[in-house]
Amino acid sequence: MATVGSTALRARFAVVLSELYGREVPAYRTLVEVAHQVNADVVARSGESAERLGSLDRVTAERHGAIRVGTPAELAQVARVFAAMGMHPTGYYDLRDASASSVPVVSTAFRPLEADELAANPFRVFTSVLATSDRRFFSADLSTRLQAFLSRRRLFADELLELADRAVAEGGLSEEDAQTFLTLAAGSFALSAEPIDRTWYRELEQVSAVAADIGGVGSTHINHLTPRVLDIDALYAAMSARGIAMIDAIQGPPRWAGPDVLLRQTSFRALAEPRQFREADGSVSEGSLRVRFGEVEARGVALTRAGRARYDEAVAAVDAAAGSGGDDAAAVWAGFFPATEAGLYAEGLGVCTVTAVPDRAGVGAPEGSTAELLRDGWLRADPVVYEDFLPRSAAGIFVSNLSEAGSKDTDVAGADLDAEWLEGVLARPLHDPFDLYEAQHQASLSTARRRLGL
Ligand code: OOG
Ligand code: NI
Repeated sequence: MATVGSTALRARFAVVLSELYGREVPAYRTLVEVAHQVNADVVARSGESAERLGSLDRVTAERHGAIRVGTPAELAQVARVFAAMGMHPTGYYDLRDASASSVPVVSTAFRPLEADELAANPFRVFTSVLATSDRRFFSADLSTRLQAFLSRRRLFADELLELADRAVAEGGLSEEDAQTFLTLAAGSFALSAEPIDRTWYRELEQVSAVAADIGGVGSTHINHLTPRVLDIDALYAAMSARGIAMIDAIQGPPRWAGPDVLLRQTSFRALAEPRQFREADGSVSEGSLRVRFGEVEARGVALTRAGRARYDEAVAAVDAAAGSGGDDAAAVWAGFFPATEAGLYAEGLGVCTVTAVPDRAGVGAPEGSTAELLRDGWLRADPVVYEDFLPRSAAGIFVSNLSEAGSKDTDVAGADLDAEWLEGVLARPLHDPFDLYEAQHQASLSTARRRLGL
């Protein structure tokens, strides 16, 4: 019996989910269309160098999704479903403190870990869990009622979870089971037509629109599906020219002349979608909610821990400059980051893989540090693309699509929901992105040094 393995399940799931989301949110199809046009233009303009951070095929197929769940038990189930697709929890993001608005969630991203898996299909899903026990957001009374509400719902069918576990245990599913798995998995993230209890939704909305979106309804849904674009500034302009309202800013590093690092993101504003409401008197009425938006992103070179610390300093400096009236972010940035990719590697800020260049007759023998070998041409460096997310940008994306800030009582202590807590909930290792990048670099370095006879 032919088996559908985890890589194929992931690639097919990304397609099925994209079709679903395109039916539900037609503006997403416009976004994908514009993204493809921008990517084709960039490749036509810059040729091969445009594909240094991923082939056009990979970039064209590339998406990340975002989902939000209510409880640790629901998150543990999500982990089982994604494990079947070779997607593993990576990174810990605490969004509760990442903005002044009320965003009561902590998050991780499920993604492939290995370079060849990422190249085959890099689909990843940013996944947030509601911090129902955090008193800064939820009073003891509301927290109790919220947890009771959430404990009564079932997001994932037993059959889906059983198929997921079987796919992991047996290394894949039969074609028939794979189809059932994909239909059930995508169906779990479809927008439900079930009427929403207006009073309950409103009560949560006062605390946080995110809390209402997660805990005010009996199911979950895909919040956005994000295509990758090679020139996000061009995309922003093209979408605006089509009359689509974009959020005010592009999150992340500014546009500048030097190498792009990490991640730049923006989105079109959440659109009003018709939803049914159950009123206090039991009647059902039509209404609408604005929760789902169209994010798009450009990815740059991954940074080391030192590079990330530099990034945080640069972001703070850009903020300070904007606050004092000077807002030339690119000029501020240039004070923190080298102007070339080679500079990023030489200063230990950027992550690259290296390849040996052994055939260099007449130039002596290779020796010295990695930086020296790179400088002398014994090693060639290729950028490693950033595969993860940024807490501040994530919070910015959440917040720029909320109509109200909600409320947060900063006088009480928050709940202790740290990375260890999250790892316990997931019941599997929570991978550290920096460690993954470092391991990839080290593996390429050992191979290259061996080839150079070092
Ligand atoms: C997730 C927001 C974060 C990103 O790309 O940083 C995110 C959400 O809205 O659920 O998706
Ligand atoms: Ni996103």
